[in-house]
Amino acid sequence: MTLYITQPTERHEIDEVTMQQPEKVYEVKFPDTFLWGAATASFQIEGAAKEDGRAPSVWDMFCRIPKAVYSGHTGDVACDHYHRWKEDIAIMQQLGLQAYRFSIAWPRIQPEGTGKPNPKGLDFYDKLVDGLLAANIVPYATLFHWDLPYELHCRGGWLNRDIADWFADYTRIVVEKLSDRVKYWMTLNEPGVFGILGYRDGIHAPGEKYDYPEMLRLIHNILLTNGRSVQAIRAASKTVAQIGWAHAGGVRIPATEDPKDIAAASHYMFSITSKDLWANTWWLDPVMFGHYPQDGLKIFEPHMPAFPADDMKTIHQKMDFLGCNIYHGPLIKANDKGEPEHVPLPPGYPLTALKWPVTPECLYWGPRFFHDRYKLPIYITENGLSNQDWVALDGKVHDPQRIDYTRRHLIELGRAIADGVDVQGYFHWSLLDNFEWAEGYKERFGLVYVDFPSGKRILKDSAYWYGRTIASNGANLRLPRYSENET
Ligand code: GCO
Repeated sequence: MTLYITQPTERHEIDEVTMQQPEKVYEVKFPDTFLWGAATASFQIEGAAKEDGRAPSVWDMFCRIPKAVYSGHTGDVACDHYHRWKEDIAIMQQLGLQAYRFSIAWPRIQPEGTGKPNPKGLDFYDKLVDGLLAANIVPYATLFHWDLPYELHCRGGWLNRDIADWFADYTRIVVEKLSDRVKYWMTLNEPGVFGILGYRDGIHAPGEKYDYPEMLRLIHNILLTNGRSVQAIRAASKTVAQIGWAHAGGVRIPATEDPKDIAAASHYMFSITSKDLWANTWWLDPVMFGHYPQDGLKIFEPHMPAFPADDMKTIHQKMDFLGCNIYHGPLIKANDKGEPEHVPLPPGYPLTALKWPVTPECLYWGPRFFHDRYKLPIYITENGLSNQDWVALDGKVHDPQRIDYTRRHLIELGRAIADGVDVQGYFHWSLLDNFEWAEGYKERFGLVYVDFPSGKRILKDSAYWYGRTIASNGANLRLPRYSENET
């Protein structure tokens, strides 16, 4: 008898009596060049909100709106990474991280969003990059992870087409400073998420609630800004830059490996059948193919903004890789007519602390489908979970769920690689527990526990486990061990 703990496929059968998984199923091999990393973002970890010339971002202001963020939490101190970055690099080194994805705070570099750069802001990232390289860790820099200078918001922010110029200038400043040492760039983090949650749903900064015409204009401006940023990186880079963005990968998982279900899931993932601003293709096709998808145009047509014809040329830039932030995905099957249909999860299905379902196959099908369509090397730029972590009486943080979650997802990623998908690396979200946006410090995503009142860091069991995963290049994924804490 079997008990299905993720979804009903052969691969995940567990013996109900022994609770053992057949080990042979988990034979995974990662290429020697595979890069093991972890990710963070400036506003979520840095703190030092008013130091060295930094001006407020939209998130600083959003945190001040009553009830906007859980328990009135702010990013004022966060993980205090701005002061503790050396300690944090030492932790990365201890884990054996090979790459670190971080973001640069625009309001540190250009406090008002435009004009002369702030040397102290640039210095911070300059030292950080040197520190990473000295620790043998490859820096992967994200230019925008949501902390838009508040001043620019007052000038229309993403709804003002000038943002493409502002961002291109900011890009140039950063790239001139760091590109002798930084080769890998991500322009924007999850454009869909900051666009939709911040400007349509009003639940992220800046808390606006716009309708379709404004939203489509805003998205167009975001795409244009990405194009200008890519051009600015290529023009200013002192080395041959590798450029991508971190897309919030809306993955659909085929409920079975029946070709009909696979086709239905893939079709669903890349088609627009309703006024769905989240649609992958609305964000990615213009960049990769140079046009909005036809099916989406039909649907959004009445609300589409007019824009100059050569915008699409600017938007359509050669990208070197596609970063995918993937955490979970719904199961899809083909109905009698072959159309995609959701398969509900059974009662009691595993959920993370944020109540996100645990669907490891998203790290197989996500990379595979994105790679099939866009033919670019893939990085998993985020994957991880919020878990109910606390310091146990032995002073340690035991998080077997994070180990199991990560292990399952990496096994699936390994399977994608074995099936020919070009996946270059994996960045766990996140290195540290941090400011989880509207959820404040309530959600803990870190491999490393942060005691926020004191700033003290404690490596969780998962951090040690991840360190061994890196050291063995994934070979230890086959071992079903969950409560390791070898210091
Ligand atoms: C996002 C961001 C991260 C989050 C993480 C967990 O996806 O929202 O990239 O900043 O913290 O994804 O929600």
